[in-house]
Amino acid sequence: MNICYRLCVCLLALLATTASAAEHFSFRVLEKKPQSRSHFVQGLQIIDGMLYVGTGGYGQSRLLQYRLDDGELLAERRLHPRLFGEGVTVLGDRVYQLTWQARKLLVYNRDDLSPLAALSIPGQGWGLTHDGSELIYSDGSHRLYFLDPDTAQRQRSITVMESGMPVARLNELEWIDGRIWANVWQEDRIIVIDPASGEVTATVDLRGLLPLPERQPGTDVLNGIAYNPEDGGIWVTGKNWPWMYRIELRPLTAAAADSR
Ligand SMILES: [Ca+2]
Repeated sequence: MNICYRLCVCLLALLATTASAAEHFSFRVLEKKPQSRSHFVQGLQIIDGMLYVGTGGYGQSRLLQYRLDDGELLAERRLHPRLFGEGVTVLGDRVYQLTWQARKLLVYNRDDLSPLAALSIPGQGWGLTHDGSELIYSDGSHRLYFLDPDTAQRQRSITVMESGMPVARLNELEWIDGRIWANVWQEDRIIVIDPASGEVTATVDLRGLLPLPERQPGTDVLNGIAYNPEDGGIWVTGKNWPWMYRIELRPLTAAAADSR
């Protein structure tokens, strides 16, 4: 047995170990709430009975605050027509909203969404969440960045890896029980990331969540994850989708995950 062969065997064993490390889930819908088909959803978060939604599009971007139980709109801010809204998160008494290419992180008062500041970020903004002390955002690459919420200065970053390969196009984010959940742009699945290592620890296959008859020409991709800390509910939606769904995860065996 030559050394190259031994090396290959070791690498394959390592890849197999890595590949089997992630858990795979499907889903079941528990509940759904109506959502405006005009919402090109880029940011979603639930806190204290409120639903915060950030939408995108030049001239159409908004930050919206709804009461979760009855869907009443309580506050709304329109972005400047030259700003394309992206991810949203609520930390302390502030709401943060990314912009796509303007290199700005918008900061609002949580109560009435009155603007407070526009902080500078170094590149594109896609998804946004926080771990309780730092903001965490994606920029369309395979990296996630941790920011000081007062200055938007980058503190560190992680590379998101799945089975030894980087996962690019990370989009909307949500911090749930010490893990970062992420949409992957143009994929009907969510990945769950270890915030220390960047490793994908689980995947959620959401194909079929929005039934075909509900899809219209303007219906866009899956995007938007919100965790309700009050009841543990996990809500997901998409861009210009008519519904926001509360889902329950259902374990998939590795073989079933590969065959889907
Ligand atoms: Ca979110």
